[in-house]
Amino acid sequence: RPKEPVFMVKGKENSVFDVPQEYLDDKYKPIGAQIVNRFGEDANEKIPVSRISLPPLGDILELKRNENFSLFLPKHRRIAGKLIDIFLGMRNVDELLSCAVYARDRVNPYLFNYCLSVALLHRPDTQDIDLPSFISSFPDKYLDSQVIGEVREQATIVPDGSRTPIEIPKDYTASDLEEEHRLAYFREDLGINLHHWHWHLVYPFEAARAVVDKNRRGELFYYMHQQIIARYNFERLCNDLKRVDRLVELKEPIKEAYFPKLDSLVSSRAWPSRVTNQTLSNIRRETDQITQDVDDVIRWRDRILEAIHMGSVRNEQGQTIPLTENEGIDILGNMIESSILSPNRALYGDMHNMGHVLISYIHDPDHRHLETFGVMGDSATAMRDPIFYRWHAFIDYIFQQFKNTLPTYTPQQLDFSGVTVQDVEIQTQNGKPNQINTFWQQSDVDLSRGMDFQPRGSVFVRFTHLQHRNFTYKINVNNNGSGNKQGTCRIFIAPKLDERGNPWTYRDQKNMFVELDKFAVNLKQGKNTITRSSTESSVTIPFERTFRNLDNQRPTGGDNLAQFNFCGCGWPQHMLIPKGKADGFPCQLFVMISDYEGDKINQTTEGVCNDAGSYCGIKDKLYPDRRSMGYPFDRLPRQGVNTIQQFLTGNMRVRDVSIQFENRTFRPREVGMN
Ligand code: CUO
Repeated sequence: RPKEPVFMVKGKENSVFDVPQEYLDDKYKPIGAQIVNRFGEDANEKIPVSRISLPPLGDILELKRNENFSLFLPKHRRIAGKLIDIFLGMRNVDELLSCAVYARDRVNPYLFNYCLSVALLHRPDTQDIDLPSFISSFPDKYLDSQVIGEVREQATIVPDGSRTPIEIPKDYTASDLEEEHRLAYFREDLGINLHHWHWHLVYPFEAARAVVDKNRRGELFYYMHQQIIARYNFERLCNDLKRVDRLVELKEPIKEAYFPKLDSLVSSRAWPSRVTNQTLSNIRRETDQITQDVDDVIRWRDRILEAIHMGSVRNEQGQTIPLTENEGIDILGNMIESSILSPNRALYGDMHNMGHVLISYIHDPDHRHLETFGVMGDSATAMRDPIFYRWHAFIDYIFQQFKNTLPTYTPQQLDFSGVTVQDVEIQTQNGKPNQINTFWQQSDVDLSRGMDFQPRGSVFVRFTHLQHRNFTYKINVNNNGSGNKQGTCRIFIAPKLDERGNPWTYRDQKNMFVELDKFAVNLKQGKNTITRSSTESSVTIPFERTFRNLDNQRPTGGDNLAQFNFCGCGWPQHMLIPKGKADGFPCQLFVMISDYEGDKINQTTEGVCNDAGSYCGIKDKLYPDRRSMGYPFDRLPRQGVNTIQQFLTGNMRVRDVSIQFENRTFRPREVGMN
């Protein structure tokens, strides 16, 4: 069957590929005709597959079809690079289709999906092909194994049309005895995990140079993950937990445990768990071709910190490359992650990736139990585990060490002469001013694409996620200069108080600011009122785009489709606003209008999906903001600034707002979304 993810052709769900006999795997060749007949029975169309000279798959086949696949493992990255090159090397779509059909039943399915997805994203001639949502191809990476069992049962027994959504319990991976479980709604959110998987799909760290070398990708690695930590810390404070402790002692027991309760449909095995107080060990796993000492990671860390404090790195040719104010962070991002753009992988290693690997093999470092990696080994599942945030807080600490060496912004650099932000207000229909309302909502996703069952048809699961009421920012700006001015409006939010209930010092609060939106504004002379809806955020994508299960939301072709795949990257709109508290969680909303002269990038983004540019960039374009990512909170404050109020220049404004959480669950579509 032309099961996804080869090519999903709308309206051709009942088509089969006309597979040439010689394409069949050896074990199926003797019964080839029977197979074709069996799957062709209910087909209304045969899709022709042209015969090409078949590429040798070589060591790509060393990863067995029932094994798990991880981009963090060097061996897996290498073979993924080869398969991507094969797909990219096909001369036209016909050949690509043929090659994909040939590889589909030989290659590991996760590897196949990843490589074909990367190829479809990057080939000029496949820009109008729809990439199915990863959750519908591989629901087992996102959903409790018991739910998958129920889905299968319903699909077998209940006829299509009579099926009702299967409800996923909100709390299933732990109980309230475990305080980290308070954050499960964030860590296990389907949209957040899909965003993370998609981000790493768009920004691979190993593949052909043309695929990896995107504008400011190292800096974006730093910024997108910094924002994840800021958002996570914000949520922790909403749940009476202190900010996450960075994983600093790599040889001490790790107190956080995690039991994912996911089963792999591919290997028919459970994803490994981690009990409390396990300790990292050196890894020696021959089958995975990986040997890694904990001490190596410590050495890389020390060399990286030394480079930061020396202000330069040494490349493979022994030359010194300065870590400049503008480009230093991009070099460091590639070096710390690391990507193939790292100036020197021998010296600075592969720190962040190997952290994922060491943690993901903590339960079986020498493969004596024949166990595969835990959820930290896969970008589709890593954010479920509390340890992800401890590791990334450590990574972020290193980036901040670099940012702390940069000159501070002067008031002249920050200000926008003649432009004053008078006031900002949050408005919600029939709601209190400056209050944002959050609650639980249920939504349905169709899983049938990833389920290999007969008869086919939709099977929906119903999950519960955080949601907020849509709101509007109303910003009053005075332009006292002569003539019109262009600016960029930057909106952030942070908790007003720290975990002890004290006001923040600026140094700490600046790392807590979560970006909500960023957009260009035209200011006429005199008074201006800017209104902007929360749904327009440059950080998020709408629910339908995260899941893409609603057929009526699908673009129908041409230009829209061209941008669709890239646009799967974006923070889910339903997680734009942290949870808040039942009696209101005090926050500070920050608005800045910066001078467009310092922000502007000369390019057109028309017709290009650019609505989640803040965390994801824009496809085939420069990052849409010339300032350092995270501006103006990316550096230490100038002398004498100890609070956010002291930091403000005339073009900035802070206002107290509150996030009010109502512990109520709205059924699907009951909520009027303004
Ligand atoms: Cu996104 Cu560690 O980089 O997961």
